Amino acid sequence: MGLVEKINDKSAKIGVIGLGYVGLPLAVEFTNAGYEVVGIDIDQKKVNSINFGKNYIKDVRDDILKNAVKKKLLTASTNFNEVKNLDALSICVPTPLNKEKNPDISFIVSVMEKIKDYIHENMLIVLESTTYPGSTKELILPYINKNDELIPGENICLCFSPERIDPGNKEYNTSNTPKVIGGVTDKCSDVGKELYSKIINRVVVVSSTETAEMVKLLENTFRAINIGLANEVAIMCEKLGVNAWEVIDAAATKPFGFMKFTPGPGLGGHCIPIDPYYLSWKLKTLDYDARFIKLAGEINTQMPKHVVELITSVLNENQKSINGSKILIIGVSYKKNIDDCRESPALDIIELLKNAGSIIEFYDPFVNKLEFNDVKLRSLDTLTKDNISKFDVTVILTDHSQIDFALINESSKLIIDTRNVFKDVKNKNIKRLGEG
Ligand code: SAJ
Repeated sequence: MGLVEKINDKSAKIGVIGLGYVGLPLAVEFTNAGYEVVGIDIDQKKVNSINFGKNYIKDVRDDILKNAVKKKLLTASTNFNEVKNLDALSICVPTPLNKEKNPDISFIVSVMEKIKDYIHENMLIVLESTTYPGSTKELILPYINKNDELIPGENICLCFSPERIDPGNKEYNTSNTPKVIGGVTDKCSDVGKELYSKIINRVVVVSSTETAEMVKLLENTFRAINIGLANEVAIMCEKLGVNAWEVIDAAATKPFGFMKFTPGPGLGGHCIPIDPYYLSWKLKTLDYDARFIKLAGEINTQMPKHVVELITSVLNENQKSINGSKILIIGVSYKKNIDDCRESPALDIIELLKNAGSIIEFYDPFVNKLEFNDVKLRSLDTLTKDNISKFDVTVILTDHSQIDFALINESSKLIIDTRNVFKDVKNKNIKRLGEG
């Protein structure tokens, strides 16, 4: 029986390699549609957790995962030879940057090395990891071409389909976020669309894998550059003596031709600070300098230093030196209402303050401890008038919804607000990022 028939009668066996915040929700979606799914990961802890029906991804419902495992629709393994029994395979492994801020595609290559002897006729391979245009053809297709019997678009299909998972997003999830897909051939795209349409309510086919790879990079480069603009507007407004937040809110009343982005303490997360460098790196190999990406990167990466300068000047104005001052950081995750600290600007700010001789504590209801470089801190258990008032300055870095900002306002000696949580509060001891 052909692959499309197996996709349609749900007898196709699906594999997902990489069981993180992208792969596990995807695997569970396929089980929800009635497919048998094998999750493959190098992390034995993840594999054991899944096989015991124990969920570890907040965006996946515990009962749904448990049920899928109970019904034997979902199993997990560290064994890459499982691929020989699969009809379709989605690869969802990390694509970080290395120390030189160049793409690190080693996880993709490592997967291909592990599965090269098991890819076979009548299977679909889809790369989901965010990567530079050309990667699917440069990194995966050669393994298929090594096998003379395998002819892409005839008896094996290869596509790229960018992940669009937004951890913590209550409105959009795997099944209701439109999915872009591009194949090495039109037939590959059609087969890819056939499968993904079974779990996602809108699948958008584009003309090639490179197009699909570029779509994802445009999405996140767009964000990084506009966040960079918002941050530069904040710096300009400080010099102009106006309030950037008021300016941006007023500009956002324009019902067309404007999209609101806001300043912040810097650019965190595992997508936005990273994805644009995959694009600029690729263009550099083509002898082109992606200037917007570089400029946005310069502005965004210097925001932590700008925040520390604000803290220093506010302390100075109050006859205090940053050296020896007691500083309370509110919120350390990279954005509100999540526990993820990857690339969080709070880490840069804490390190800069520590190097300046400050005494630092933090409070974050989602993060109970921070250990990086030579920083080792535990979050305060609670915020009280007493423990807040002990600090020379309170610095708002992440505006988690559950934080009692009114208590912070009435208890703090001085406040640096990088998220405009005190938007309409009249308090001369509040210094806002972006306010001159
Ligand atoms: N940030 C600002 N100002 C803004 C928006 C964000 O300073 O106006 C900062 C955030 O505080 C954070 C960083 O930028 O530190 C990234 O924030 P983000 O809202 O882009 O959140 P991410 O990193 O979780 O981005 C993900 C991306 N999703 C995927 O790549 C599939 C992104 O494409 C989504 O648009 C974004 O979620 C989202 O909209 O939530």
